[in-house]
Order: sequence, then structure tokens, then C-alpha cells
Amino acid sequence: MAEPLVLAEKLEGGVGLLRLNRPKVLNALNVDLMKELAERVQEMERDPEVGCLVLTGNGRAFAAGADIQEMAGKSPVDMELSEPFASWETIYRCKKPIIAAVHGYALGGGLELAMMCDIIVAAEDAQLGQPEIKLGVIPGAGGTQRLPRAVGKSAAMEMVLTGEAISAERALQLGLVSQVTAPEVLLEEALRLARSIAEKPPVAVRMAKEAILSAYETTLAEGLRWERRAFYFLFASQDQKEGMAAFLERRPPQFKGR
Ligand code: DAK
Repeated sequence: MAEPLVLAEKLEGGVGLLRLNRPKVLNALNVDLMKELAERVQEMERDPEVGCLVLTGNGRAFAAGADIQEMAGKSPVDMELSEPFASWETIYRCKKPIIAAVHGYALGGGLELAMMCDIIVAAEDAQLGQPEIKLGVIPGAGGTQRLPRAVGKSAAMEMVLTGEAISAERALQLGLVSQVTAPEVLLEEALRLARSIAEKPPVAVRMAKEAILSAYETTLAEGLRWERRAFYFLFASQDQKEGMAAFLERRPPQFKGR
């Protein structure tokens, strides 16, 4: 049997670990890999024991982009008819948080995939960039939209127009990643964050993720209205009663996920 293109593992503490697995080509994202990734994400999304996902790469990179070999000869009609975005959309529509643990190269579609996740943690050796301009194209999986929202216009322009990658340290300064670790503890730190999220009441986690994402998709007024409705809604959950009662009774909460 062929080696899976995505390795999936359920870990203790409610964490699902997904590992891109084409190390010989620096985890270049071909159509089959993206389909497998979408399937694994959906399985974990349906699994009530999983509260948070971690996505990482195998070998010396997170992902060096979409598979150029596969993409080079495509026509616009091929792309329109094969709907290559379907799998990518499954990932960013996942209701559970996804942490990208990025080491080595995160280029082109690799960085775009990381930016579709909710938190990016980077190893000191990470190189993050949108080199598509060097291939005669532009970012095609959200880079021109998510990157400026993360780092601002000037830095995004610099990265997209020169195609030059930035270091993990620079990505931290710009707010593209939330923390930088030594390469040997990257996964450990990502898993620690994931366990911390997975132990929180899942309905509130979903609402919090959706509310923050709405900050990128709507006006401030509409986002604030959405936040208020979600806040009120959470008072219908058993976990809100339990969380607040536990605080008042000075004991640890026992969340039920309802
Ligand atoms: N595609 C295919 N193969 C790749 C690859 C890629 N993106 N990146 C690396 N590889 C392969 C290399 O061809 C090589 O294979 P062999 O020759 O050994 O068979 C192997 O991985 C090791 O790479 P190198 O020998 O080049 O390793 P180096 O350390 O010398 O260099 C590098 C590492 C990352 C600097 C270099 O490999 C590189 O520049 N790679 C290409 C980076 C790049 O341009 N990425 C952007 C691709 S465009 C869309 C979705 C997504 C996208 C577009 C649309 N839709 C849903 C419509 C995204 C587009 C892109 O990402």
C-alpha cells in the first residue's frame, strides 16, 4: 500500500496531530495530498474526543508550496473544472482550532496553508515567504489577502513583490506567527498549546474562533454585534453554568461540552 500523504494521529489530551508526508519534495502540496488532508481534518472535526488540531510537516520543511511539477502544465479550464479550492476550503472552514507548527520552508501554498490555520508557531529555522512572483504568477490560495491582514500592507507588498522569504524572528515581529521556539521543541510547544485549548469548553472555543475570524470578514459594528450574540448564546450552555459555579466554589470545572 502507498504511504499516506498525510499522517494522522489522535493523541492524549484531545489533540489531533496531522503531518504532511511528502518529505522528498519538501511536502509539496499536490491535489491528492490536499484531498487527504481535507479528509483527515473532517474526520477530526467529527470526532468529539478531539478538541484541537496541530498541523506540521515531515522532514526538513513544513511545505515548499503547491506542487510545481503538477501545476506547470495546467490550463485555466483544467483549474476551473477540477475545483482545486474545495480541499483548501474544507481546512479553513474547520470549526475546531488548528495550530500550524512550522519549521524549515513554509513557502507559497505552504505559507497560505499555515495562514488558514488559527495559530502559527514557528521554529527558529523557519523561512516564510510567497515566492510565486518568481514563477510568473501571484499567490493563489489567499496570500494576497491573508498576508496583508497579518503583517500590514508594506511588509506584504515587500514579500509578495520580491518573493523573498522572511525569518521566523521577523515573522514574530510582524505578528505573522505567535511564537518562535527552538526547532527541537517546536512540536512539543504546539502540542502544549493544543492541549490547553482542548481542555477548554468546546462550545465557547468554537464561538471564540468564529468571532475572531469574523473580525477579518466583516465591519467592526457587525463583528461586535456577532460577538454580543455569541456571548449571550453561551449563557445557554451547561459549561457556562459549570465554569462560573466552579470559580465561585473555588474548584476546578468539569466541562461536558454541552
Ligand atoms: N513543487 C514541487 N517540487 C518541489 C517543490 C514544489 N513547490 N519545492 C521543492 N520541490 C522538490 C524539488 O524539486 C526537489 O526534488 P528532486 O529534484 O530532489 O526530485 C526536492 O523537492 C528538494 O528541493 P531542492 O533540491 O530544491 O531543495 P533546496 O534545499 O535546494 O531548495 C527550496 C529548497 C524550497 C528553496 C526550493 O526547493 C524551492 O525554491 N522550491 C519551490 C518554492 C516555491 O516556488 N513555492 C511556491 C510554489 S507556487 C492554489 C493553491 C495553492 C497555490 C496556487 C493555487 N489553488 C487552490 C488554485 C500555490 C502556489 C504555490 O505554492
